[in-house]
Amino acid sequence: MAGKPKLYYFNGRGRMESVRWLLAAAGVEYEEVLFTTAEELQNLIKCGKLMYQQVPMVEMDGMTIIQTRAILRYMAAKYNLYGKDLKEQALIDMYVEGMRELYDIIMFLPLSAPEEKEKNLSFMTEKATKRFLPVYEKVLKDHGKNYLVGNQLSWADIHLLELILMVEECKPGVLLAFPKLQEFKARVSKLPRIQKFLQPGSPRKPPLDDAGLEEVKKIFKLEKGIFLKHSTTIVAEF
Ligand code: GSN
Repeated sequence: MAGKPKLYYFNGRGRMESVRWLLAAAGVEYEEVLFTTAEELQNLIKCGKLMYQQVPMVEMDGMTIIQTRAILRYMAAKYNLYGKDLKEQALIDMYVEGMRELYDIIMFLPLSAPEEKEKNLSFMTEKATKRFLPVYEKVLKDHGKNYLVGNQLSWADIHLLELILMVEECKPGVLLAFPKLQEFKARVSKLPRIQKFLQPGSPRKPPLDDAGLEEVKKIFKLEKGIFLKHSTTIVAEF
């Protein structure tokens, strides 16, 4: 029998958290190799397994998989969370890709320069409430089903719940204007595997605190003030 998937990342949410969510929702046990220093990342790079010298990386089914979306798509398909046909897959991709845009903005918020924190938070809130959350609210309202696609749990639902909770952490009360999303959140949070993952002590990672942020900056050698300005997800001017 194949062993457990092995996740390689730093000890925080980042891009790997969605992988943890997906595995949790699928009821799949996994192992984690969590590095805490730049040397550990460099050692992984020297092994030659990181195609682009980047993590996340997952070893499973005799493969080394990199690129977050490739990892997630493989798992979604493997664990029957990727729709029943190509059309449902396309819908799931459309929803998830929108979610990834908002996700990236939130993921990089802690790296905002101090003087840009408020501006970036407003930028994220505006995108969440005006562009992305209304899409999923409308989908649920229009078809009246419990899940986004095909009336069964898919990767899109799991990712949406993860995203909703992230947005709420940054901006409490953000769901007040979205009744269908409130119902969705309550419903999906109660699914036994998800409920378990949301309990304290699960492998779910907390938001990045100051110590975690410093660790991440050291691991990836992020120079203060440089990263965001060169990021494609949050620009200083808008
Ligand atoms: O989605 C992906 O897996 C890739 N398109 C991006 C992966 C990535 O940027 N990984 C970062 C750490 S996670 N946070 O962004 C990384 O390994 N950076 C080191 C580097 O030299 O780019």
